[in-house]
Amino acid sequence: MAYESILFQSADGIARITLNRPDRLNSFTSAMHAELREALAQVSGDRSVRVLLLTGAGRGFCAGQDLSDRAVAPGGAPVDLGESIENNYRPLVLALRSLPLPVVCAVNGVAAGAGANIALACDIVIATQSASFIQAFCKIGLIPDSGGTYFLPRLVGAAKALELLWTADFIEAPEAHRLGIVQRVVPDAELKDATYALARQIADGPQIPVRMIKRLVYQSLKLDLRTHLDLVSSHMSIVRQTADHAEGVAAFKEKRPANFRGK
Ligand code: T3D
Repeated sequence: MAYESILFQSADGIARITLNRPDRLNSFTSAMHAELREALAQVSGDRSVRVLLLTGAGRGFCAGQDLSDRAVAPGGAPVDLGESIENNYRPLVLALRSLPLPVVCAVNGVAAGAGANIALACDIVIATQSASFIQAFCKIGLIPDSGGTYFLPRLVGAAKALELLWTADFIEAPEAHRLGIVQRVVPDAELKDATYALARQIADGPQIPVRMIKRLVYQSLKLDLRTHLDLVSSHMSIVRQTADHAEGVAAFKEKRPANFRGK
């Protein structure tokens, strides 16, 4: 599939998807959703991809839904937003969260509405110093979609989530970092290098544990401690048998960096 609204690159175990409608601040259209679904399916099925990076082109990360066809013309039929959520945003959030590999989001500018929440659906968020987040939904008379009412309370607590969702105030990147919405903030000019360095570090790690850790962390959010620890024991019995575990211990003893092969 030739992409028009996104860019897709993949090399050395790291795939990069760039939302690419910079003149509209990379806001979502149905075409962009379709391309994203296709690219995510490609990444999911490609075992050579170890880390996925998601970012935006130009000065914004993503301004949520493209609102240009959302105004109801006199006599016109309004778009069914429930259908739009069901067909586009719900599959996108679930696809991002259920990818078996780590997803790093590089927020290069403003992230608004669904754009903010798509970032939260990724595993780790790095933002530029000048990036900002806005839960823009109440400003246009909507409720938050794309997991805003799910991810935010888990990250910042229910009361802070409600404040951010009701006020639709801008949160600057340093404040988002303080709140735990963003894991790293870097100078604007360093985003690409900093994101790649983090992705490289994870991609060079032992891939069987890397993927297991993602599953275990998200499963832990819905399990009791005893059940979670049972899962850890059974997973540990599996990783104990991997070549990467043997390599990691050998590298430690020989005082050299490990050369993991994902086996
Ligand atoms: O509808 C459904 O399917 C339901 C699902 C909804 C999901 C949602 O995401 S709802 C929320 C939609 N998003 C918004 O409400 C955010 C709208 N945008 C803004 O509030 C502002 O643009 C920003 C705060 C994000 C950035 O402000 P600023 O001042 O930096 O930029 P700007 O001048 O507003 O925008 C630059 C251009 O991008 C501008 O076009 P122009 O005037 O230069 O021709 C602007 O119209 C355009 N743009 C920005 N956001 C959108 C957009 N065009 C279409 N849709 C957008 N969402």
